[in-house]
Amino acid sequence: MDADTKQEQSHSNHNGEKHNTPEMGGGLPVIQYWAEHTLSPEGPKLWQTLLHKSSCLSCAWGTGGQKGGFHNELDEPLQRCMKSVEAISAELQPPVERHFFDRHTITELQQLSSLEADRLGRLSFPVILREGKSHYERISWEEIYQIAETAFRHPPERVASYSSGRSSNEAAFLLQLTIRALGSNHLADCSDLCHVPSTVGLKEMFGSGTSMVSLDSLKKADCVVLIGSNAPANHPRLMNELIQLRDRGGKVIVVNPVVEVGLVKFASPAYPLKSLFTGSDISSLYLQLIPGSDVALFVGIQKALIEQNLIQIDYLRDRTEDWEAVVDYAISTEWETIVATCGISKAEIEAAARIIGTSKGVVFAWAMGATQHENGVDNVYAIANTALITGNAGKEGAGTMPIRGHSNVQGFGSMGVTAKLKPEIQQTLEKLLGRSLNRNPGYRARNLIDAADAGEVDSLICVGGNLYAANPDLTQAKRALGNIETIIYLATKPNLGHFHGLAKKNTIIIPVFNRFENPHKTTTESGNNFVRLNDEGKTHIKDGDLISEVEFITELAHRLHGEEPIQWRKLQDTKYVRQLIAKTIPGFEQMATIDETKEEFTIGGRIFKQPKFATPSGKAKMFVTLLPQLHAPQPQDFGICESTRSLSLILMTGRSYSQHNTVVYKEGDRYRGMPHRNCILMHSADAEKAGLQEHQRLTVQGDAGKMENVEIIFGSVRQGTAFMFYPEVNAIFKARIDPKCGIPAFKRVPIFVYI
Ligand SMILES: Nc1nc2c(c(=O)[nH]1)N[C@H]1C(S)=C(S)[C@@H](COP(=O)(O)OP(=O)(O)OC[C@H]3O[C@@H](n4cnc5c(=O)[nH]c(N)nc54)[C@H](O)[C@@H]3O)O[C@H]1N2
Ligand SMILES: Nc1nc2c(c(=O)[nH]1)N[C@H]1C(S)=C(S)[C@@H](COP(=O)(O)OP(=O)(O)OC[C@H]3O[C@@H](n4cnc5c(=O)[nH]c(N)nc54)[C@H](O)[C@@H]3O)O[C@H]1N2
Ligand code: SF4
Ligand SMILES: [Mo]
Repeated sequence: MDADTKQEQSHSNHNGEKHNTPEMGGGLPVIQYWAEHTLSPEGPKLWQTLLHKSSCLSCAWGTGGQKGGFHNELDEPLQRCMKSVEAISAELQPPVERHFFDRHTITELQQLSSLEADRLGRLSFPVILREGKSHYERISWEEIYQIAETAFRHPPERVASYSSGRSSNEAAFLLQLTIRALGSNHLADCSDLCHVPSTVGLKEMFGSGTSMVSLDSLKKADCVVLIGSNAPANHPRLMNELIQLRDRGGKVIVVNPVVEVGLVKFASPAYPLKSLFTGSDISSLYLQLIPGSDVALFVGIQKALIEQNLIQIDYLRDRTEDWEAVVDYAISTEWETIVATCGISKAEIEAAARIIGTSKGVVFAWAMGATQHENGVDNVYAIANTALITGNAGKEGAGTMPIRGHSNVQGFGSMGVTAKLKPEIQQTLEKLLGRSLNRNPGYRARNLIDAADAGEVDSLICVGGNLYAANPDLTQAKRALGNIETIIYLATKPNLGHFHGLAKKNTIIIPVFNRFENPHKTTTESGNNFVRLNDEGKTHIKDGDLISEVEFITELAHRLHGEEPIQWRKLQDTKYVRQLIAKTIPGFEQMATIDETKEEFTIGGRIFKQPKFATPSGKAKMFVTLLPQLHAPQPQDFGICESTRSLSLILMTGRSYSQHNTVVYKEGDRYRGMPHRNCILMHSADAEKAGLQEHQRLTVQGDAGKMENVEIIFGSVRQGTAFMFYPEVNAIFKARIDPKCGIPAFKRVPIFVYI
């Protein structure tokens, strides 16, 4: 349906009730937020940080770096968004009060919400919770290293790391080298819960697991298909690109079970005169499909393209492999099955196909709505198959573009923090270490939890993140982490994981500098494959005892491995780490001279502007994607007899407009009209059918637990579905896992709601 009809639809979804939700994304509230924060007492420090030459902490769009805080890689100004301010403000908090941990027992700390934990302030000295003790207490550096050294001398198959993509490439490279040199490949990472289906799927198809589209190429597209992304909240500056695309006559097809207001209309502060008051139209076509059915929709689009004679047969023949099977499957799949599976009409699918097939350059961009599924890799195949069928891979203004999450999550993968190391990196590392490395694949995040649950992990180092709250089934996560003898958390701020993810013997929290405070230069990599150089900085924390991640990891490595063949202590000067990276990681050769040249660069071998890919044959490999068999949940699945006012739904879980992953910055979500965290966004027609009313409180039951007193909010979700916020909702479900990559299906959770 077109944008105008969609707006009406979204009102009728609200069932005529008046809501306080804004009519567009972005807009004046964003400017207000900027003004409040930049003019507040923290204002000067905030400005200083915004102008610091380092990349934004928040998302992987990668604003900032050497071009100055507000610029993107093409040197365009005004590219810093409010989410950046939100993330910086949280880091500029004063330290946790000095005697806080003496005064509060761990049981008390466990009562804190995510928001309350974050609001405690910055961590400023190391603490330990010892077995049998009730309080975290201060610990000396010498004792930390002794405990850590003993812990990581355990058999290599019993030691592991987890990381989150906020840290630097240098820290990531050193982490994986330290762990691999021990003989362990257990390098679990937040990407295992995030874009692992993209990495796995794209690598098989194109020989490279990241976006093939550069920012400058995106600017030449005349159509973007945006799948399962809430970019207005999570990648706000991508919205500027969509606004520009619409202005030049291009089309945006949105694929999302929720009508996100900012994907219909968005007002960007980057265009104050043009769009701030009126907003810009974003979606040309909004396809509100059934959660988890993206494969069916894309097979349908392929079928319609074939029927409309809009496929590029010469391209398929010359540039791809196994295309016949994909085309045959689309032809032989019945329209009826496709429409029933995805819930989008044949006419709308045909309209999408027409736009895609007649555009000159189409970029297919996606985020968690496409990846976090039992068939996440198939979703990626199906999207990329559609790009290939229309010749939209390997040319300017076109291609596949996973929209990456954390600001340096992609860099972590590039640096070798992955369960499955690329053979070419394995070889260079073996040369560096002068011996062969373990070749068994390591644990991904879910395997790590399962292994710990089975008592197979003794020691864990977490470089950032919140392994506990990021996982489904928090009861299991807590139990699993509780089986590990020693857990070392490197973190900037306290989070739920530090209070619930407790080890059996020693839980240590080490306070680290963030990106703009490190005493040395670091680098990061954006989702567009652009490497940023971050200048050294200073922390506002006085009398603190913080350490850089690089210093901690190298010192631990020195104690574990000695100074041969790697001089770990010399690597505390990150210039030498960059030289090692340049020598060992293909595509990063320019890192060797970046300290002198200050030249940020695009990583070689990833942006495809010609249809010649990084596979052995140079052709893209296509995969048939079977339509998923989606079952609507039934009350008996939950061991509950149907009561009068009850209903089974498919739950999507994700972020509010004011949180960064497991860290909540603000209670409510004004864009979705959810006033607090304990809300469920439902379709009014579903509620009515079950005799429920808006603002009523109910119980939400999953397969691992229930949440009570949850307030019903009516919103523009597809009928039969609902939306709730993570991490809280992770308490109640186990999540199905994609066998091809291990990602949990956070976006299709069967629930039963009742009063
Ligand atoms: N401000 C802010 N920025 C962030 C983050 C943050 O928490 N806050 N997190 C960062 C990280 S690590 C990540 S991974 C990204 C996350 O960025 P996103 O992927 O945009 O975030 P999510 O909230 O997980 O939701 C994505 C969208 O998927 C839709 N969706 C749900 N199910 C389906 C489905 O079956 N199919 C389709 N097509 N769509 C579906 C939801 O309605 C939602 O709009 O953002 C990064 N940037
Ligand atoms: N139900 C559900 N669950 C999900 C998701 C979902 O959509 N639904 N999304 C998944 C996704 S996409 C992701 S990426 C994961 C997120 O999982 P994680 O990456 O594990 O979690 P974060 O909440 O981003 O981690 C926040 C913590 O990182 C620390 N930190 C911040 N900056 C730094 C730094 O510079 N250095 C260090 N050492 N620490 C730092 C702070 O202490 C902060 O508390 O959650 C996943 N879980
Ligand atoms: S779009 Fe992402 S990288 Fe750019 S300023 Fe906003 S949060 Fe930071
Ligand atoms: Mo993520």
